[in-house]
Amino acid sequence: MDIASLRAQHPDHWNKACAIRILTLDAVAAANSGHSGMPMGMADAATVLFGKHMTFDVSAPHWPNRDRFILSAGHGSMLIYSLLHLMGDVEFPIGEIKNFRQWGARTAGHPENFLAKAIETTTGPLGQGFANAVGFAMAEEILRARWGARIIDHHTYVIVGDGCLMEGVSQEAIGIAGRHELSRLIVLWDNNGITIDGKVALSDRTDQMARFAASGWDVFECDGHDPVAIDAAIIAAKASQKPAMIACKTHIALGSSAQDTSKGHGALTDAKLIADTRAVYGWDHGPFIIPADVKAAWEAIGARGADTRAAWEARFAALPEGKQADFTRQFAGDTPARLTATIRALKKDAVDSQPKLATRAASEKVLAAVNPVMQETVGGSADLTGSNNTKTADLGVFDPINRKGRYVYYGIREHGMAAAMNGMALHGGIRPYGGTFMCFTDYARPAMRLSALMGAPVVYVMTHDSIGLGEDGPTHQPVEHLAISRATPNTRVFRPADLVETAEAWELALLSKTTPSVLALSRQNLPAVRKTHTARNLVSLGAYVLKDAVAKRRVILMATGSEVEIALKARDLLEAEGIGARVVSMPCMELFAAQDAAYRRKVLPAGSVRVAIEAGVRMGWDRWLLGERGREGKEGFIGMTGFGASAPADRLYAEFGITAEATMALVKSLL
Ligand SMILES: Cc1ncc(C[n+]2csc(CCOP(=O)(O)OP(=O)(O)O)c2C)c(N)n1
Ligand SMILES: [Mg+2]
Repeated sequence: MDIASLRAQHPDHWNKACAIRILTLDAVAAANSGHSGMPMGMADAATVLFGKHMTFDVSAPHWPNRDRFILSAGHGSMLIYSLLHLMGDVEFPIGEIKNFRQWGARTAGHPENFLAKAIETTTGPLGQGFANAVGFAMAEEILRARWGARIIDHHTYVIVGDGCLMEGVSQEAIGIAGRHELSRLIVLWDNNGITIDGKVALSDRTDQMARFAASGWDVFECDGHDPVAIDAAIIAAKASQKPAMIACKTHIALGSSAQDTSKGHGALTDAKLIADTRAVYGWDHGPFIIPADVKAAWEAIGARGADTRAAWEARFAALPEGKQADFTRQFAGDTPARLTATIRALKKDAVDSQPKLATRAASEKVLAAVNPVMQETVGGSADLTGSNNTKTADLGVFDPINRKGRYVYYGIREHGMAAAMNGMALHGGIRPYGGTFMCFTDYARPAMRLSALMGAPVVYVMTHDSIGLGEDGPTHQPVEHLAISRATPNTRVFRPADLVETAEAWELALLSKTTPSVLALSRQNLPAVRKTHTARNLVSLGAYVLKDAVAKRRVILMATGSEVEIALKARDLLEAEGIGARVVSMPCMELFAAQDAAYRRKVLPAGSVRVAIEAGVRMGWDRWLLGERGREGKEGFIGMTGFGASAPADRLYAEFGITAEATMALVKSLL
């Protein structure tokens, strides 16, 4: 539909959509950076979506039953900022729009969930928002089944661009949503045929409609500028029993001289271009000026859901008090009071029975105790359920006929799984955890980084955490992955040594409301190292003295996970020769770093030779070996300097020199 007929036939719609376009042009011009074309192209679809379909109340952005809106094409952030400003979100006064992309502004370059309540998820890395949306839609299905449709019953809408659909993660998202018939998920594709380098055709000829349909989606098409056609397509998509994709044929940078070109993708800052575009739009108001009637129309849209929300509040208030409390607790991300006692009982049993157990199996034992106590957990694995030990008996399997199921078979889709878990965590009411091999952290990595940035407390159950996995060989043996995970801000990496430490690590992971956790767990059996019960969670200290020197202390051995056993053996060998050695278990470096200096000094006093033992690369250990009053030349590392190999685990440990004997030899050379 051309601009002249749009203006003539739908003047009210046109003005509302134009307000988005104008705010976008003005904000990008003021910032002298940003992306003008996408919001200009999708303004019509967004106007219809928000004006006619989205159920929400702009004054209550955290209302649990709101429809969710996700801008996967996050570079078009001015679309979401314009909408929120126009609808009267108190966090988005005009000053925020004028400060687009400036220090301290909510209107960051890309939408950040932690900067504004109404922003559901952080987007910008293309495709992530789409895969998050799958998690939001799964959470909705699970919670609707659990709480009933009177409490949870909403849609998840996501705008994707050509870029989102080219990213591999989109295929994983499409596959998961199609299989699970996530009919409340509606994707609007900004089908403008343009990316940064030029036309989409330069690099792709995929039939997107056929691709979605092939995975069990319903697909619809519309002129992305015709409000009647857009409305009809959304109505049809909502009626579908499958996830739905609407291909909205649009013009990037509509109405400007950059329309339909890759120039329109970025920042349109040229004064003449902007003035000419205003003329084409028939918009004769100054920068950032929105006529009162247009603003009022948008504010009415923002308030449209207020009655629906009030009715929901009344239904919620009619629930039995215990249910209300559970719901509120689960949406707040708080753990139940019983969690600590549950973990403590498990630790006590573990100390009594001293099982020789792989920490992945220990993790399963913890989950078997925790899942019944925390109905909000939703587990899963990327096709390694039996290896990751992520499924416990009570969970039930999530699928279209069992929406109450709490276990998800994600398929071989690590990236899609991680991004969907982010979506579930951000939706609220769900505590997601999911597993794969530690080595395939790489495949989940973009979403793991976003868990950290967004403060989504997802738990990554990463098993087979070293050469200790043995025969599968170096493609499967992580060596650099602990370092990569530890290098990521706001991420806790736990590498527990036995069942007690695993239980403590899980407790901390679940108690966290804003930090994701990576549990690095062994494939191979490990002996119990914690032999006396402590009510206190020692892993919460990050590192602690597991066994102290008897002879005068000359050595401190630090280790994590499967290598704690080696450190203990090396200590005994050293002590037998009269060399006093302390063993420090360091299951979580981030938590140790967070302790006060006095505690850290107590665990790692100056004056001893320090050796760290970990079946991975050294990177990350220097702070504890050298940085905190350690001494160069009086420290050493027993671990990996290259890739592993294929052989039984014991042979690998011997060949790569990760043994008590090698540790003893290294210590002696340093003394
Ligand atoms: C994972 C990732 N790779 C690259 C980019 C950089 N980037 C931002 S937008 C864009 C082009 C996207 O094209 P499209 O989705 O069609 O957006 P449009 O040009 O239509 O606005 C690229 C490559 C990114 N944000 N994320
Ligand atoms: Mg495009």
